[in-house]
Order: sequence, then structure tokens, then C-alpha cells
Amino acid sequence: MNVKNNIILAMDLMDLKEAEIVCESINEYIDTIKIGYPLTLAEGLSTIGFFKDNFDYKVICDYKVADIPATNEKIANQTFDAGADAIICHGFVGPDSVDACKISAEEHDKDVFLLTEMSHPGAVKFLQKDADDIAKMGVEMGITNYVAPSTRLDRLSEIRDIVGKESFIISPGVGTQGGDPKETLKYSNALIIGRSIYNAEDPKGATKDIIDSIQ
Ligand code: O7M
Repeated sequence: MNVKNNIILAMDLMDLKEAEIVCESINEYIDTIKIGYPLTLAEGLSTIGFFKDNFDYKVICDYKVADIPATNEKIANQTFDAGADAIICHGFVGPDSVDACKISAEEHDKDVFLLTEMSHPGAVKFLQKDADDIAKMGVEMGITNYVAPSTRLDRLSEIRDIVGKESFIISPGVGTQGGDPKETLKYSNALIIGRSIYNAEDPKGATKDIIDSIQ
């Protein structure tokens, strides 16, 4: 996936009009958006089409799919049928569940991202100890897109080593959660950034500052 300026906007505002205003103000810098449950549950699955039709964005659906294979398949099919370019699934549920999302992505000629370790402090308690194995499983399954944290660069670096330099890693946790944009891009292909942009008084200026800081 090509991501303009290596920044994916995490649009977790829950009002589509407010989201639209932010997108309009930063449109020259952004061509990829990640939406998740906050906006989808507030405004519906049609938000995917909204961003495609009005902004021509690549839309990554962060539904952190984590169910049995049969249910994962239904979730992924619905998401791709609604126009998503990619879906994010959890890896801890195991290869059969991940494979259901991967097969759905392939059938729709779209992408699947495998979530390895998460960026928040609580991820250390359970997920971290299995994150390397989740990444290894992804490699064995032929997955080429991953999510790994910007908040722990040592872990991001380890996950990069496992998935290899050809894989595409996107990293949340930049800004509000403490991750540094430039350092993160030493290991990651693109930054996932939400509040530092959409909550900024001047989203356009905030985005420009981030872009300047990574050049
Ligand atoms: O920049 P923020 O902190 O406002 O937003 C970060 C976004 O990334 C937000 O949408 C989170 O749900 C998401 N995210 C994390 O913050 N940490 C993770 O480990 C994983 C994700 C994510 O995108 O998962 C796919």
C-alpha cells in the first residue's frame, strides 16, 4: 500500500461532519484513512464509502477482527463489500481465524493487516509475550502487512526483524501516546496518527509539522 507522506489518519471522531471538516483541512497531505469502531458504530458502515467517494481515500478498517473463522469471514466480507481497501485483524486468535480474513481479502483483491503487539501499556500484560509468535505466524501464512507499536521501539524493531524488510508495517501510538514520528519510521513504513491531528486546534498545521519532522 502506498501511503502519502507516510501518515495514515486515524479518524476516531464520532461525528461524520466533524470528521469531514478535519479531512478537508488536511486533504492535501493525506490519502489514507483508518476508521474503527468509534466512527463506524456512530455513523454506520457507509462511512467507508463516504471517504472513498468524497476524498478518494484508501480506507483501512480497523475492526480488530478476533472471532472464530466463520464469524471473521462474515465480518471481513461485509467490510470489503462496503468498499474497504484493507481490514485489520488480531493474531492472537490463531491461524484459522486470521486465514478467514486473509481469504476474504484475497477474494476481494484487497489487503489484510495483522495486528501483532499493541501500543498501550496494558499490552505488556498478555499480548507482548506472544507478539513475536504472532508475527512469525503471519510470515508463515504469507501475510505482508502488519501493525506494530511506535511506543516501544525495541519491540517494533524486533517485529520488523521477524517480518522482514519487504513487509509493510504501520504503527500507531505516535504523538498523544508518546511515540516519536521520525524514530518510528526507522522501522515502520507508515504512522497511524489520530488525536494529535484531529484534536489539534489547527489540524492542517499539526499535520504539516509532523511531515516536516520526518523529513
Ligand atoms: O493517535 P491516537 O492515539 O489518537 O490514535 C491511535 C489509533 O491507533 C487509534 O485508532 C487506536 O485505536 C489505534 N491503535 C492503537 O492506538 N494502538 C494499537 O496497538 C493498535 C491500534 C490500531 O490501529 O490497531 C489496528
